[in-house]
Amino acid sequence: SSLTNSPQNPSNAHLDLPPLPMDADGIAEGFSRYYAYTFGRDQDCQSAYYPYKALAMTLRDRLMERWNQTRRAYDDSKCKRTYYLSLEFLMGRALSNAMLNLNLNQAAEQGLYQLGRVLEEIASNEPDPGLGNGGLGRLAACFLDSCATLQLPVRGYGLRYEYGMFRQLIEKGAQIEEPDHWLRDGNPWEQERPEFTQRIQFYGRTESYKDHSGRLAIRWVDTHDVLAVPYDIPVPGYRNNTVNTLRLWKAAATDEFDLGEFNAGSYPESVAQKNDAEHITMVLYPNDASENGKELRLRQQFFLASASIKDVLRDWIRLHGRDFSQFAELNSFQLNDTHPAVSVAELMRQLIDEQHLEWDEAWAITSHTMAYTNHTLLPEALERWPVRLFQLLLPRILEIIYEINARFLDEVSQHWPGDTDRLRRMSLIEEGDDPQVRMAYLAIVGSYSINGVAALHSQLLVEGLFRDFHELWPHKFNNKTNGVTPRRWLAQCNPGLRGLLDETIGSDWVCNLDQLSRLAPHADDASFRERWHAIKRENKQRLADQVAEICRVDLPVDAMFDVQVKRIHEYKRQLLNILHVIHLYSRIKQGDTQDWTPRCVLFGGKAAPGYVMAKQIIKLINNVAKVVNKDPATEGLLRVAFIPDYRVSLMEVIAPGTDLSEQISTAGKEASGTGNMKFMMNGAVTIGTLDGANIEIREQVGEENFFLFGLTAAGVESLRNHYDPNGIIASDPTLRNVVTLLECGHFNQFEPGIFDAIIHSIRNPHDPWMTAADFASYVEAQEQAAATYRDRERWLRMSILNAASSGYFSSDRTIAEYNQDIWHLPTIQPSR
Ligand code: GL9
Repeated sequence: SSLTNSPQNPSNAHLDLPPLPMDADGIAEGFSRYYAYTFGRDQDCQSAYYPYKALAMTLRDRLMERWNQTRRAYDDSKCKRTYYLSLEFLMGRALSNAMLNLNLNQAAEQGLYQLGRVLEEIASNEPDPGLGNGGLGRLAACFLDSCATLQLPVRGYGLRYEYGMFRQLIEKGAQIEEPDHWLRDGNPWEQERPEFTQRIQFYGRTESYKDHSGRLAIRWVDTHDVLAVPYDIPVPGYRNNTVNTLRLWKAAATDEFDLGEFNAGSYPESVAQKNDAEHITMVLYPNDASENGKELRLRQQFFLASASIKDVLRDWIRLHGRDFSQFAELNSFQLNDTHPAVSVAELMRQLIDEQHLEWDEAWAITSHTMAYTNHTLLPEALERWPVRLFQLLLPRILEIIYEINARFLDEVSQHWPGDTDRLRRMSLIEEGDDPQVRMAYLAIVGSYSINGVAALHSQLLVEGLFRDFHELWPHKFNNKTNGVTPRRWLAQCNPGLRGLLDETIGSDWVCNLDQLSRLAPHADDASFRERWHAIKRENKQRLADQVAEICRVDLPVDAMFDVQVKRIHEYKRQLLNILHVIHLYSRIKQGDTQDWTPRCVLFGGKAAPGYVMAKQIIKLINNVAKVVNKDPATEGLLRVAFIPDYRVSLMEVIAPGTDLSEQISTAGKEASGTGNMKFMMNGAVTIGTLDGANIEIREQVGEENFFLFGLTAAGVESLRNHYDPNGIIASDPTLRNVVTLLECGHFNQFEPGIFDAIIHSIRNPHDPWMTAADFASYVEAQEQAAATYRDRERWLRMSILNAASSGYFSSDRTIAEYNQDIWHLPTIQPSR
């Protein structure tokens, strides 16, 4: 019966295969076949992993038929395509997402039930692939989901890291890192495609030669080559038969041996050397918004750029032959930050050295094909690579960068004759004892579009960091405010709310999130508010159960759940939050608890392993939590927990169970934020600064439904030269009291001095994050939030209005804008 009522049964006519069944019996049969025949298990098998794998393979079959059709539809149309190049794709678990997007939830649940199994339990055994650090990597994943749902011919290109983001343990309150060997048990969602292996060059030297037509050309020789083997991951659109591709490259050694060593009798050493090549995709660099500067990282970047461009050119030649005159019209690359910026020079190299185009033609193609997204203003994140490293590792690429720079500086000096300071400022090469290649500038010069990720961020980019370039090419610059996918971040993670939404406004919101605005009138309906509250309470219970299990802290579910989860970084100001917690604790100890709003303050997030201050902040949070939670005076009033190993699958439980969303970065420092959007969609109210997308969140929901505090970005900058934290501390009894508690060692009784650096940072007149400056205003906003929460009807109204106003933050809207302004792709329906 489901065969006829399913809108999504593709045909396998080309293979003479009937479409796979989409009903409960079909799923049960697929599951049983894989379980028994492919994996050879029976009912005696105790491992929880094989049921997961059998279900994943069953769903994968159904993705495969649509995947092949999508690929064929794109090829047949010969339409324009976009390639999203990113060192990070933080995809999260695939199984529930595939079920939702294929509309197989009910069928799978029933089919497994027939076999005496529970879907939810099976799904919980999927590893959570962490091939990204945080917002930037997760944004790439949300974008792929939206591209597939909008049926846009977009392919993601990334690296298949053997080890993803480290697992975070908390021992004695401190972060411990453990390797994440997520591929250990195999990955049912990937398909190796060895037939598309590419050969990537490193090291060596360049030489000139006469090509077959007698023309002088350059070749890169004596290189140490590494193979790039693609693994494809299916990216299903929402119930539309489109399945796009994320292609991840794995590094492999070539089969060549160093015969010299072989003959010298060191055969094992010679084979072992091959490992070096395979190290390229061994591990994700766990740095959040800070450059790293290691040679291996540059190798990763070039490996991704070179393999992906070769793959695209191979595809081009297959479909269009060796005529590149239409290449720029029919292809674009979106660079996710500067990490893949070397692509600008590598596309030039492949066009000139390998496809034998002239410089001008190659440059016209490249500079009309590349588009660059900037994700941060923090100066420490601006990637620069030593020229000497390029010279050694990528000598031909360095020559091309020099040539791009010479021609570019020529253009600058024609625009501003005699302005040598400007030439120095804008050069792709930063001069000095150890000259550096400025990767952001390479990306800007080589791109036809440059965008920031929220309105304020894009404005600050053209006023500050990229000001000179904006003066030269104003038309290149634009804004694309981030978004998140409502499939994973509402429909999938919040089934309770999904049900209420479907019943109240129909189900169109899943692909047209603006429809959520139709909820607004229901905020005035008391019985609707009660249902809203019941759903939130259930979600809070689910979160509280997890926290009890993981942290051994019991949370009273009717307390306000006040949550800050994100990477630990000084600019995000987890410190400001914990200072407020200390203030609340101190109030309790002083008996100042009239009209108290019970609160559970939850933290989560990883610190980069080398970021000492961030690790101390984790330790401080855990120490404060310990003191607060064990003090009987706080019972029923205040709980604090640090949830270890924050990751995508945890956020899927946290966002639905949150009341108050902490978005408290120093204004002008958080480019956009995307967690802020996930919380809003799930009915949390934001306490936040005028930073990143917070500004647009407040505009959408209305200032009366947002707890605003703190300096503006302009205020922060104008205070910089006369910031006096010690004066502020001396004249604010509340802050003085909190700092005194810290200074007297109340939270480190047996660990003297461990928080000295933190205390010093609060008192430091050069504290770039100006924690003391915003403290009083933060406490006041927190008091307003607490008072509002006690007025349950008012809070519920705000919660509903937040979700109702979140439509703008769908990544479908963001991607539609990328497509309208930058990519200009058609939508393609897979043929049936
Ligand atoms: C980031 C910004 O810091 C965020 O504000 C932004 O929302 C995302 C996505 O545009 O990009 N830039 C960046 O380097 N990270 C971001 O989250 N860091 C990580 O991904 C860890």
